[in-house]
Amino acid sequence: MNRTGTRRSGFTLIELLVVIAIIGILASIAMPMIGKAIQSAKKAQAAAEIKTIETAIKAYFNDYSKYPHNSGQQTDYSYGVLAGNDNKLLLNVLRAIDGVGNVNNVNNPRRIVYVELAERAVDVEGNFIDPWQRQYEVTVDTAFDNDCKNVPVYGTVANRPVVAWSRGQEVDDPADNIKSW
Ligand SMILES: [Ca+2]
Ligand SMILES: [Ca+2]
Repeated sequence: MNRTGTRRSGFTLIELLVVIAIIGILASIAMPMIGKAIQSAKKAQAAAEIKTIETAIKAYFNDYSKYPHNSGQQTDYSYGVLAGNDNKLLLNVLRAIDGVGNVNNVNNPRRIVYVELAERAVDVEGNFIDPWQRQYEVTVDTAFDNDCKNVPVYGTVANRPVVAWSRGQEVDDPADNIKSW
């Protein structure tokens, strides 16, 4: 590189090709790392949102001495795609929304907002969805015997009034599920 001469006025083709090749190599190293970082950020978000659901239901119980929806049944009640009950039945109560599960705010007459959801976190139906666009699964001890029975995939979870979980990135693989218990 002759800095004093007049020969140099820019990059040569070879230099450009080398630079492009290096950028390509760096990108191929960085992409999987970026992908991993995005997945772990999503997992952290799901873990936080699961806690939000549990906390909201417990706060509701403190205020109303019952569960938001179907309280006092003989069996525990589950929400989510696997249970076949949209979780908006629960979330409409917790968000003080007049809708299915809470028509005319029947289950939240004081209209207390227990959980505020970002637009991203709600599907067109009003269900609370995880970072992979699937409903959170929730089971509530509506039978009041201090466990969650018939939790889809997991069966009985002892000593818990509420459990919430996400199926994670791989919908059919339980290994990456994110659970509140
Ligand atoms: Ca129970
Ligand atoms: Ca999974």
